[in-house]
Amino acid sequence: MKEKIAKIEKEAKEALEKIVDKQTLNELKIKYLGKKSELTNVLKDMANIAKEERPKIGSLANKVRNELEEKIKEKEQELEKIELARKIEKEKIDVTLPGTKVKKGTKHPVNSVIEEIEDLFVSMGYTVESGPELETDRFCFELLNLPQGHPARDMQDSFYITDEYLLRTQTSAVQARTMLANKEKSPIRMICPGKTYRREDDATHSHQFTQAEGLVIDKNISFADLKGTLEIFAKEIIGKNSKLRFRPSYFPFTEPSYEVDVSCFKCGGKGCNLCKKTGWIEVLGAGMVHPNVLTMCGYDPEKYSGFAFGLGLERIAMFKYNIPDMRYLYANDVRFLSQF
Ligand code: 2NL
Repeated sequence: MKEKIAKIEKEAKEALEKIVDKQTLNELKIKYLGKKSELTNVLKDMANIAKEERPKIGSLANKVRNELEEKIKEKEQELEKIELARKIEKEKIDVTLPGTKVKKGTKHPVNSVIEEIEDLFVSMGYTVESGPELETDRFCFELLNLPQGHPARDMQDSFYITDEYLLRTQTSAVQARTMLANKEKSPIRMICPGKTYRREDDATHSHQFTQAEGLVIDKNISFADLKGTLEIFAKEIIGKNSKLRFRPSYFPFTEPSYEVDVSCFKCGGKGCNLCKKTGWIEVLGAGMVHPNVLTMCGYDPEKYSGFAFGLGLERIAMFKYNIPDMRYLYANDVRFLSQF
C-alpha cells in the first residue's frame, strides 16, 4: 500500500513538472485528486488492510493529497503569471511610434459662402431660420402669391411627391412659416440659406441647388432699406468696390420687383469675358413684399411693409473662388475640394 501511494506521488510530481498549460494541469488535478483518482481508490481499499495499519496509511495518503494540492496550486499561479506576462508582451504599445495621419477635410465652397452670409447678416441683427425641404403647396406657392396656373407651379418644373407635397423650389416657404408663427408680435429680420430643387438638369442647371433668401418686415420699411442692405451685402461678400444696378423685374411675391446686378469684379465694369462685355453681373432678385403675401402671412399691409431678396449661392461661390463650371461643386472630387 505504501509503495502504491509513493508511486502515485512520484508519478504525479513528475507529471506536474512537465506541465506548461492550464488544461493539462486541470486534467492532472482530476487524475490524481478527483473522485475516481488512484489515491481515492487506495483509500477505498482501506477495508482490505490490517486494522493497525489503517491510520498510518490514511495519514500518509492525506499527506500526499495535501502536498499534491499545494503543488498544483503553485503550478496554477505560476502558469497564470506566465500567461499574464505573455499577454502584456503581446499587447505592448510603443507610444513613441508616429501615429496614423488622419486626412483633414476642407469646407465646401458653397458652405463657406453660407457661413460668410450668415456672419454678415447676424452682425446686422438678423436671425438664421430653416425649414423642411419637403414642403406643401400652401407654403411653397399659395402664401407667396403664386396663383394657380403660374408656370412655377407646373408639374414640369417642380418635384411633386404627392398632389400636395413637393420638394421646395425656393426657400421662401421658410419666411412664410416664420411670418405666420410671428404674426405682428415683433418685427422680422431673417435670412434662410438652404437646399432647393427644380426639375431641370443640364449643362447650366442642376436639379438641386443652394439658395439664400432674406426678409425684413417692420413699420416704415422702404426701398431705401433694401438698397442700403444689398449694398452692404455686395461690398462685404462680393468685393468692396462693388456697385449695384437695379433693373425692374417681376416676381409674384414682391411689388415692385427687381433684378440686381453687381459691377463686374473682374474688370471693374469696363467689360470682359466674365461679364460678357456688359460690365455687370446678375446676382440677386429682390423687391418690396407684396401686400397679398403680408396679409396671407398675418401682417396688416396698412401698418407693415417689408423687403425681401433671394440669390443662388453656387453662382456666388463660382465668382468668389474662380470656379469655371458649376458641376465641379457637385462632383465631390477631392482634388477639387482640397483646394479650398
Ligand atoms: C431669386 C429671387 C427672390 C424673394 C425671393 C420673398 C419671400 C417672401 C416674400 C417676398 Cl416670404 N419675397 N423672396 C423676393 C424676391 C426675389 O428671389 O432670384 N432667387 C434665387
